[in-house]
Amino acid sequence: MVLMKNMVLLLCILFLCSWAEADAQDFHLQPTPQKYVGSEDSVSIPAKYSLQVGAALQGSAAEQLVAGLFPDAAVTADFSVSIGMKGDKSIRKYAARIPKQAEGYYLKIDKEGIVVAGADRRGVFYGVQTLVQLIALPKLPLAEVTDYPDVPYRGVVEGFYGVPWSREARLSQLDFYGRNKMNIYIYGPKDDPYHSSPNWRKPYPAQEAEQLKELVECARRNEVLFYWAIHPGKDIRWNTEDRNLLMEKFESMYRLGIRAFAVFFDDISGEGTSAEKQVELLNDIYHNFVKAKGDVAPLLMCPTEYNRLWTKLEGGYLATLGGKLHPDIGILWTGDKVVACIDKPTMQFVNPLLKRKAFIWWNFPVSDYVRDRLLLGAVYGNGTDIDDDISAFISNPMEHAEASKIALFSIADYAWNMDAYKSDASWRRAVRYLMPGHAAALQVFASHNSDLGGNEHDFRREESEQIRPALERLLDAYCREGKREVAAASAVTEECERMIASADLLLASDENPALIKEITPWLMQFKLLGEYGREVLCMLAAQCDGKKTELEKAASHAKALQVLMTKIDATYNQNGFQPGVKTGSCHLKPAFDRLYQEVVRRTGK
Ligand code: LOG
Repeated sequence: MVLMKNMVLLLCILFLCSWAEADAQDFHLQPTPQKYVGSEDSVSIPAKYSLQVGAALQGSAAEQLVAGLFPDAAVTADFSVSIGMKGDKSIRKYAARIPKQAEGYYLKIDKEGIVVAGADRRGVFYGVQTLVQLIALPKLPLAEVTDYPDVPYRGVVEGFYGVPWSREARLSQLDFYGRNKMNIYIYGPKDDPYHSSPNWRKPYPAQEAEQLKELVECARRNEVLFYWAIHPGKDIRWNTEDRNLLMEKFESMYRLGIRAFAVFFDDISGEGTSAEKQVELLNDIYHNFVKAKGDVAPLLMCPTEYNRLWTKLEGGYLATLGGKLHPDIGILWTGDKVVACIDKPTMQFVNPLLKRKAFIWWNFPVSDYVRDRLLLGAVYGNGTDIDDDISAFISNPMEHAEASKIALFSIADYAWNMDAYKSDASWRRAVRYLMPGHAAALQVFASHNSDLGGNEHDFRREESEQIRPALERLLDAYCREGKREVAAASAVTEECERMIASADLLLASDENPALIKEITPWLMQFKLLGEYGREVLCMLAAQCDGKKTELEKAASHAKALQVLMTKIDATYNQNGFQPGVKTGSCHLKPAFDRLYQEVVRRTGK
């Protein structure tokens, strides 16, 4: 496997650099393939081409995608497009090149035609998704791709507290997962009353049921396994009545087209927490529902002790699950804490207890415990040597669906190909993917909106890394000696100008309306922070130069901006649901406040 990972992608990028019309650095397949061999030569797909799609793909998502990509096939032509999975006649010649791994594919583009040969249906779909990316380039390169995922399940659990995602947001997510080769979505928003207490026992009302059906269909089109999770533990009674009600609920979800189920026992207390009872229920569901139906995906469960910090080994909870839960049932795990990065020791602790590879539920970029923040930073900190230790890597995102795609893009990249994962580069590509026309502005904004501040889970992220040294020099020179460090001051002023312009460009843009709508309060706050920083620097300069009138003008403006920022924070706090609006709060805001106070102190006002 490691051998396969010798990326030739770099070579390809290098030769692309020589193309005048192509934005060379921009070309990078997502998620990063295991092996890409590209040549400098290219081919353009002629108007007349033949198309063979393997019989086994009939009705599949891959077939639909191919039909959209190649709508004008002719019977005979000099250029042939052959799409198929192992065993299909259409790709027989290439059978030996298909990777052995599930969801793998082999893709070849030469002067005579295009071949996509998958190990299975999903593999073909992913091969075609790669082709979609290559066809979107200014020139279609002659290339060979041999590719497969490192981690069997990659995706998302909508498992946060707060406003559940909208119908439109979920549809857009599922398309995004398809494009990024994520294969699982678990529906489990804590504040959907039909998922959790009190209504987990009741079927969905007609309209919500319809929407779930629509989502299942959208998931199918994207080769995403749609799991529906139930969260019954807050008030479940371990009797036949509740057991039957849960089975009936699953039946009703099955009738909506759902073929994958999970039971969550997180964040509960009391009777529901019994390991023995949970195991009994899950094994019952496994035998009498999952197996009985025959077409249902492996059952998943989230334990009550779902992280190391909350594990009481002496109580034997996890040992009971590990020993008694049917081995085909997957067990979710968030790591050493509720919110923690996952590494080798994390897995070495938990896997022997669970007697299976834990199904990782990564609590990032979820922000339900820091709702005044946006978590738009890079994805880093997880081990790149854990692919053999985990059965899945799925992310619990923010209630802001579109903004979550920055992190999800990189999580897809990481879980597909860990060895090749480059956090910073992946982050920048994610930003560009979301707003190609305003990538620079969104990058500025994202770089100052990533830390969580002090929080109950003690989970922090880097923020404002690029400007940090200048900020520190500025603070140091002024606070200690009352001196204005010129180079640092102008670097920070420039950054403030960039913040202001970026906020304006993004607020005025209609490139990604869903994203801008989610982040608007933060953009407004961000612009004020930029203006505040700029004004504080004017205060500092005026103070150093002894320009009294200018100092007063700048100080009163800075003060007004402080008031406006506090107001925005309070405005978005009104209904007890909205969280307040913090931006640049790790380094920028504290530094500006400190400088402001220092100027005031030094002027004796
Ligand atoms: C919840 C989850 C929540 C997350 C972050 C799990 C398994 N459960 O502390 O719903 O979004 O933490 O606040 C959790 O993580 N409980």
